Amino acid sequence: MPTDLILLHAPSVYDFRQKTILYGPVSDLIPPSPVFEMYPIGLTSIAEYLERAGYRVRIVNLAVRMLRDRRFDAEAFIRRLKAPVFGIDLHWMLHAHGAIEVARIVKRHHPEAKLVFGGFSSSYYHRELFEYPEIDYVLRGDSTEEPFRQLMDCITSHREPEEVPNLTWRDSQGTIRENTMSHVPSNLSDVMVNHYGNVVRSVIRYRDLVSYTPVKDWLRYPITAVLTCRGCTENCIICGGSAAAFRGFYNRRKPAFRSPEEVARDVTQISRFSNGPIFILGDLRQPGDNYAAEVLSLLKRNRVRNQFFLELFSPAPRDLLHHMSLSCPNFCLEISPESHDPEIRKAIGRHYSDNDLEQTISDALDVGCGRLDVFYMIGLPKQTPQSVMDTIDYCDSLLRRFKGDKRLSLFIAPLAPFLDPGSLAFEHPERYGYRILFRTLEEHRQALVSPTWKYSLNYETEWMTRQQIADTAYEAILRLNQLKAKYDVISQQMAKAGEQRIRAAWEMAHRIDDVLANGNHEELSDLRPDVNRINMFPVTEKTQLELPPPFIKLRPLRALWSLITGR
Ligand code: B12
Repeated sequence: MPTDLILLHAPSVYDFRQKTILYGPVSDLIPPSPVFEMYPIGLTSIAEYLERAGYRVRIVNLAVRMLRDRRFDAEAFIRRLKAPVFGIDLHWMLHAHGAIEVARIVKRHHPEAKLVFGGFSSSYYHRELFEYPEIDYVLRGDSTEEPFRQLMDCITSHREPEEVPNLTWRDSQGTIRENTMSHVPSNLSDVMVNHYGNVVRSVIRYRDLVSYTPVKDWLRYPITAVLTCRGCTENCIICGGSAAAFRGFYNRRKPAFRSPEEVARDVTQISRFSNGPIFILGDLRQPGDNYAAEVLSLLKRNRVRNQFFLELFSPAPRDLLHHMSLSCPNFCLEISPESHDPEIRKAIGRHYSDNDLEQTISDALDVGCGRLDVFYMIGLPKQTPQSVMDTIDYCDSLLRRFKGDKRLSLFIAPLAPFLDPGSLAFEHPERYGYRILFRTLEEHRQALVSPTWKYSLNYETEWMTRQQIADTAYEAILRLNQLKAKYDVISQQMAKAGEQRIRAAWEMAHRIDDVLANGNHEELSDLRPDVNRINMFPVTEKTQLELPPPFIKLRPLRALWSLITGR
């Protein structure tokens, strides 16, 4: 049967394999590489919803394919694809380069096909996207499943999509039309019903596992995510997914939560094909303490054996942590105080003291938390280079206080490459002490192909220039790495590898600055082999974030069986 829709995920920079770009620590603390090969989970939700409506949908993660195989010819691959409609996610801003280039290739080889863009950044820049003639439609908002179905109906029956909610489109006269963003569901029960099952089915149908893998190394370390909501209750000023951003750009006044039963159902579905870790996204207390209690009770009853990652937006009482440990034995907990300085934390919209944080760390370790990840960030309001170094000193005191408990993992990274469009700080930079260097989509696209990550940064603060953000980031990561070695939280060998990587990258960043200062741009390509070598150094922080792997494996046959039998 022919495919009705192909959803493509592009790499951050389309021709990253030919470019000289020193990536830097921009994706050290998340599973994807600096190519940002992970596709939005929403693609699986769209695919499943449209399949239920009778359309055949295929997902192709071009970025993973390009990363895994140096000789993979993306253009030839796209030329061979056949479908009347293609969709491309421009969800994260840092796909601005890759997404547009892939759009051009699709239209070059399939001029008759319709091209749909979507995702948060597409929603934010929906008008500018029509400056690129390849793009026919943009579906805005955080919930495009039903609007996409209506659009597919219009395309297949050759009707103008006047009534399709959330759609920006070019009509037959070439006029850009903006339909209202009226589809913002508060009930999510008809989406993500069996999106993981549908992925397994599609892998089998297209005999193409690679195109569905979310990150390059996923088959080795199959971590999966379970979503609890669309929207957010918090208002962190640096976040493009804050309550204010949702209100302003995706027309969502209140977050919509999935029911505890739906969350538990996802967990059960995942456990059928993988015994890898499951990350339950979002603080379970967002809709209220009862919600957290209900989800945890269901997880306890379901007895899924996968290890869980749980998230906290702020310190939590001991009895909640205890409940987590009963329901999800050996659970991993994540919390992001961002700075040791409560004044800075307050400036970004998080209001709690270090005492409260330390109490939570102490309680979590006490009740049997298997690992506790604490994240700090560089590039915040009121934060100076000295303040970042004070954060590292604070990490020293934390490791001392908890006697180098190996379960306590501390991390620091720059806010990079972009301050999220739609975040309060991007929209009101003067209010928060930011200076925005690029505003338009095209400026961001160009910035992504800069030779080092420092030049891609779309902001500076009153307290730090881009140069200071970059230098401070390298220094802080180095010092934290040394601390971990001092307290034996990581092996000496791992610390040495981490140190080598950061020192080599830092030196190279300065070398590239010198080359650019001399105006000798051809010299840049001479540096490419060295830059590539540095980009390829293993990221020890990623290894620290993974759970020990002794028995993680996928169970595709078990998944297939459960698809057939429904059990
Ligand atoms: C979970 C999450 C992650 C997960 C990834 C999950 C995933 N694969 O989708 C992890 C932790 C890995 C992650 C990483 C990153 N994230 Co994130 N993430 C989130 C978070 C908290 C929730 C997203 C969510 O639940 N979505 C729900 C699912 C079902 O919907 P969806 O995927 O968005 O898809 C729907 C719509 O967006 C749209 N849509 C999406 N794609 C397409 C494509 C087409 C063609 C169409 C029509 C529609 C469409 O329709 C979908 C279905 O309705 C949001 C914040 C928030 N509150 O929303 C940030 C957020 C999306 N992330 C953000 C950022 C910046 C990042 C990183 C760049 C951070 C970094 N520097 O490391 C990386 C990028 C990773 C990569 N691509 O390789 C920003 C994005 C801002 C921006 N405009 O660029 C957000 C808004 C906030 C934040 N700062 O964290 N993230």
